[in-house]
Amino acid sequence: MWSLIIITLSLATIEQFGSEALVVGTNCTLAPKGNPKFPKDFSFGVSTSAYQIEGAWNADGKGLSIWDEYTHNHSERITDGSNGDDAAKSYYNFDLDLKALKDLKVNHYRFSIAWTRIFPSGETVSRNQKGIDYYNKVIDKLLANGIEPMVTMYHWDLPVEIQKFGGFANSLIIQQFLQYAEELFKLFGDRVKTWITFNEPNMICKPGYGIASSPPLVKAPGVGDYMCFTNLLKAHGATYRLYRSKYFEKQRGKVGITLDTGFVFSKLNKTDDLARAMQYKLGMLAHPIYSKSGDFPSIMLSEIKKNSQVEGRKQPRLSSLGGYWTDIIRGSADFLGINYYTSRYIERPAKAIGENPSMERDYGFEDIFDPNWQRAKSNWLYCVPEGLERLLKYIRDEFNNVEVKITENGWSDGGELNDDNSVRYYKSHVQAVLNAINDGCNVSSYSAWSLIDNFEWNKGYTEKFGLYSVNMKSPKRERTPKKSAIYYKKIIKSRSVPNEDEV
Ligand code: GBH
Repeated sequence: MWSLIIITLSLATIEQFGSEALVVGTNCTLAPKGNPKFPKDFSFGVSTSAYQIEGAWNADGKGLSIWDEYTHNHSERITDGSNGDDAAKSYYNFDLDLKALKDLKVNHYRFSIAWTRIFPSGETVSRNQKGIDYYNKVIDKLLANGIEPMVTMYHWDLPVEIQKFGGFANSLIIQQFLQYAEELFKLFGDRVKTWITFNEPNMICKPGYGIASSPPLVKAPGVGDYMCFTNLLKAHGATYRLYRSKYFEKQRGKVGITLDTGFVFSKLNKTDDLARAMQYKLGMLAHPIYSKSGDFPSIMLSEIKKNSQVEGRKQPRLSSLGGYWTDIIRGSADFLGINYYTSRYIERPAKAIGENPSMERDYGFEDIFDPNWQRAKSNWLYCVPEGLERLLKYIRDEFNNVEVKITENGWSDGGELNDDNSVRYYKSHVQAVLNAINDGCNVSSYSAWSLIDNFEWNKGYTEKFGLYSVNMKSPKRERTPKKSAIYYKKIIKSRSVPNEDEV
C-alpha cells in the first residue's frame, strides 16, 4: 500500500516536471498543440496599476503613498531619477486609455485603485469624494463600452499613514485592509464583479520588508518578509470571508488574489528539487489558500523551523498559521490570479548563498538562466514560454484545477514602435496558454502587461512594457499603438494565435 502511494506520488511529480531533461526557451517559440481556437467565453484584456499610470499624485485631495514618499526622498534609487508624479496622466486622460482599450477590443480591463486617492489617510473616515468620482467614471465608461472591469485593490501603494503603524509588519493591517476592502465592495461592488485583493505578495514582502530594495525599506531578511506574508494572507482571507458573508448574495462577484511565479527546470532533471523549489516559489502563498490541507507547505515549516533552531532562536521565523487562520484562509478564493513573466533553471550551489538568515538562504537553490535565452530590456526577464505551459499544468495538478486568470504577462524593451520581440513573446506565451487549455487546464482569462508604457518602479521610465507608447514630452501624453498592439488586436479578433508576419 505504501509503495503504491510512493509510486503514484513520484509519477505525479514526473508528470508535472517532465521526465526528460528539457532544453527550453532557446528561440522564444512554442509549437501549437490541439485546438487552434480559444474557448468562446475566454476573456482577453490588458493590465495596469494606479501608481504606474495615473500621475496626479497630490491632486483633488489624494493622500501620500509609500511610493510617493520613496520616489521623492530617494530619487537616487530610481534608474532615471524619475517618479510617478505625472506618469501617463491617466487620472486626467482616462479617455485616451479608453480609446486604446476600444481599439484593441478587449473583453476586460484590469486596473488598480489607489487607496490614498479615496481614503487619503488610509482610514475609511478620511473619505475623498473626488477620488471616488474618478473610479466611478472609469468603471461606468468601461461598462458602457462592453469592457468588464477587473479591479486590484492593492498594487503596492500603501498609505503612508498606514505604514506609520508598521504596514504589513503589524497584524493591525488585517483590520485596516478589511475596512478599506469593505468600502470598495460598498462603493463599486454593484458593478465590479472581479476583485483581486493583492498584486504579487512576493513583491510586497521581499523587497519591502526583507531585502529593503523597495518601500517601506524595512531590512529584516528572513524575518520581516515572513511576517508580512503571514499578515497579508490573513488580510486576504478575512476579506474573502467578509465578501461571501455580507456582499456575495447581492453582488455575485468573484474574489481572488494575484501571485507571481516563474516555473523551474533542472538540467539534471532532479524532480524532487523541482518540487521543493515550487513549494518555495508558489506554494508558500498558494498552499494556504488553494490546497486541501491549507497552511504553509509543511516542507517550508519544518526546514525553516530547523534553520531557526540552528540560529539559536526560540521561535521559528515562519510559523504555522494556526487552526483558526488556516480555516479562514483555506479556500478563500474563487480563482487564482497568476503573473507569469519568466522561468529559471535551479542548481544546488557549492556553498550556501544569501544573508544568514534570509529567504534566499532558506530556499537554498541558485536560480540561473540559460545564456541562449532571449532577454528583454529588464535584466531578469527571459523568454521561456514552456515555463508558462508547465506552470499551468502544475497548478491544474497541484490545486484541483482551480480557475486561473493570467493577470499579467509581458515583455520590456526601449520603447520602439516596431517591437518585434514583444510580438514574438506574446505569440509564444498566448500559445502556451492555449496549449494548457487544450490539456484540460481551467484558464479563463489572459491580461497583457501593459496597456501603455508606464512607470516601471525602480527602473523609472527606462523599461517599457506597453502595447501603446506614451509621448512623455507632450503635456497630453498621447498614446500610439506599437506593433504588439496590432498583433494583440489580431489575437483578440481571431481568438487564436496568428502568425507574426501578419502584422
Ligand atoms: C510585475 O511585477 C508588476 O505587477 C508590475 O507592476 C510591473 O510593472 C511588471 O511586473 C513588470 O516588472 O530575477 O528571476 O529573481 C513583476 C515582478 C519582477 C518578479 C522581477 C520577479 C525578479 C525575478 N517580477 N523579479 S528574478
